[in-house]
Amino acid sequence: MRNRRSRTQVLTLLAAGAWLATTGGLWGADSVAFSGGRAFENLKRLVAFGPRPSGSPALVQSRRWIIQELRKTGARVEEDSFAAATPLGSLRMTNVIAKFPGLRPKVVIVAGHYDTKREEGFRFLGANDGGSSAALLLELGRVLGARKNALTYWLVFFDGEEALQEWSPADSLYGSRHLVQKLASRGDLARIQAMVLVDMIGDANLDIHREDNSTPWLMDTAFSVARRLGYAKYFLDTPIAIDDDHIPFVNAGVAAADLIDLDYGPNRSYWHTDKDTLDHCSPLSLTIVGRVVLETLSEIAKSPHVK
Ligand code: 1BN
Ligand code: ZN
Repeated sequence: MRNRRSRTQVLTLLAAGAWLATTGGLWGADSVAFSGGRAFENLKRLVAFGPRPSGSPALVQSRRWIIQELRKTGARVEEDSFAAATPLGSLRMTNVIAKFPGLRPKVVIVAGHYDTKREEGFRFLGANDGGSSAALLLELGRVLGARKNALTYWLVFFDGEEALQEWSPADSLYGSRHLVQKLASRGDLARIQAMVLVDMIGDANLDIHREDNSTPWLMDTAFSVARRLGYAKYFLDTPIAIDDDHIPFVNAGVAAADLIDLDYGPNRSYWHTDKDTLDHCSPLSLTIVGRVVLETLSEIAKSPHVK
């Protein structure tokens, strides 16, 4: 009896090991859970830097803090600086990339932006728009750094997502356009298996619509994960098409999905206004999206789309 039980236990362990080996986390996968509370603390720190438009001293300070936090996770952290040609002239911008090497060199990117929209008439804090994505990525870094991963993960904090004057293909998405160009010119784009983008996911009234410019299999994966985790009421099938940092990747042939909640405040009245503040964001929303992203990473690692 004792022998049989121990054999069962061994078999269970072997099965669990085999299962984990096919998912994002190899072992230690459950040792560190994603905490929306911690992500929200990150968000408070970011908002305390004040408005953080590209090129501002506050963005430099928030970048230094982001890098300091990322280094604590054991990630290799790189600053990807470039001169952006903007309607206001050439502006130095910097993406931050935290690399978590896995057993396989294939890369999955999880990304968001950390700049906030430049506004003249009011103090735009961008708690949700610019803050929440960076705050969530930092907490994701803590989770990924504490475990062994089957695939290699890059957390990318984009600069210059926002337009400096008016949103257009030439005045927006500076950081993501630059990174895709750089990876392509170095022949590194083929390493990227998928890109999951988060944007404005701190909204206390979370509703993420299926973003229609995204790669269908990847969006299907994220939405079926959300349903499986019991989050169907936050992930709505009515589609919306949005230009965001995933577009340069999609255009370059990389599978990419944008998890975005543009529906911020009644009739979007908090979006790009002085109402984009901490009190309109919640730890629960960060928890929901953090869990969905982590589980989506596990599904990507098992997907036939990843060769
Ligand atoms: C998201 C957050 N975006 C800007 N701030 C992208 C966007 C561009 C969304 C145009 C809607 C319209
Ligand atoms: Zn914005």
